[in-house]
Amino acid sequence: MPLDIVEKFQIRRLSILNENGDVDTNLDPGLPDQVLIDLYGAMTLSRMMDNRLLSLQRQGRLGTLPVCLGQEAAFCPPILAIRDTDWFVGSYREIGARLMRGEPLINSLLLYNGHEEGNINPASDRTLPVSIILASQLPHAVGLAYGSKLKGEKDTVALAVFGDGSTSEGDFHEALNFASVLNAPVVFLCQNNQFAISTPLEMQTGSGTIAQKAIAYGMQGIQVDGNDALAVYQAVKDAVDRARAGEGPSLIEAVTFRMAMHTTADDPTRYRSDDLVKKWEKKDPLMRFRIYLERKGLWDDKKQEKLEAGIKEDIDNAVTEFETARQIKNDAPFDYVFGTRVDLIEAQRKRFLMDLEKEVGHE
Ligand SMILES: Cc1ncc(C[n+]2csc(CCOP(=O)(O)OP(=O)(O)O)c2C)c(N)n1
Repeated sequence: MPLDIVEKFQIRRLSILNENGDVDTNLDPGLPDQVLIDLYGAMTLSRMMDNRLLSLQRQGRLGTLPVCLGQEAAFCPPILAIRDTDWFVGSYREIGARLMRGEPLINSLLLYNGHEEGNINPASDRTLPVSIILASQLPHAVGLAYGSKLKGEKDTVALAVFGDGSTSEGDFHEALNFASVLNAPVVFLCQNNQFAISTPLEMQTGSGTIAQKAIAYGMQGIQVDGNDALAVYQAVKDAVDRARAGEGPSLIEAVTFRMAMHTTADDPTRYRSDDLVKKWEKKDPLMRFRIYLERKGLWDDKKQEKLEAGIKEDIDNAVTEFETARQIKNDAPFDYVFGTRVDLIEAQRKRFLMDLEKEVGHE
């Protein structure tokens, strides 16, 4: 009996704009100048907002929060590849993507101070709230994509984002299997930032890449340089186009690095070296994108100054609004458990409000 090879696989890696700002002109997606400038603006806003949130937290003006620094190219460009009518199903480490979906700046301030209002995006009812329970959003993304298809929305897709640690969750595997079997129009985008809190990638999986996990589920998988905004855009655009054309789901692994702490409750110096962080500093996604714009004659120091001043003013205004006394609905979380009111949840609401009253009474 011969030993036959029944299947053969390859995993490709896409990179278009390298860390020196050199671009592969054959692969450049050719986005219009204004789109490139706006994308740079969105990534800069993401970073500046992140920095401000971090300093507010350190001053005791905000609760615990995750930090997205250094991952801007992995989560901002994908938003250019989807439409407002598509679903965006995120995790918690993609603030710039949520802002690009129209989320007001004040939302993060509210959310990280425990107010449910921060989870409501008035500009997009197809942008799901932040999801903290790892990978739990992935079966939802499949359901939303498949449901839209069943409802006759021929070209709606769902873009689902998660981290490398989330690929060890059952929900990840169930979602990929479910999406493949149903041929659902979903794009799974893994931000492989090398760590799940203190767990490094090599302790997370025995696979050489995250992208190859697509193979087991019979879908397209690709690895991209996650600090290369052009490559991430192109990979997501290709996957979205395939999904819209009825060619089913895809898995994209964006290789990036979490430059700061996991959350403000974490001390990364306990489990990773400064040398490793320094190595990744050189791969900064904003730095290379700025060089790319400058070489195209689209950017200079004056434009940078103006961009940063405008963003600073917007963030200052959001912080002032946030710190101005406001009416908060304490029981808001109970409003959003189900689409309609359910007796069990209403009983819990009542109990919560009674306990709260007792606590306030004791102060
Ligand atoms: C189901 C579940 N288990 C554990 C946790 C606790 N937890 C929060 S974040 C995290 C690490 C997640 O790592 P990864 O998926 O790589 O995303 P990253 O935080 O690096 O963006 C863990 C274990 C959780 N939120 N949900």
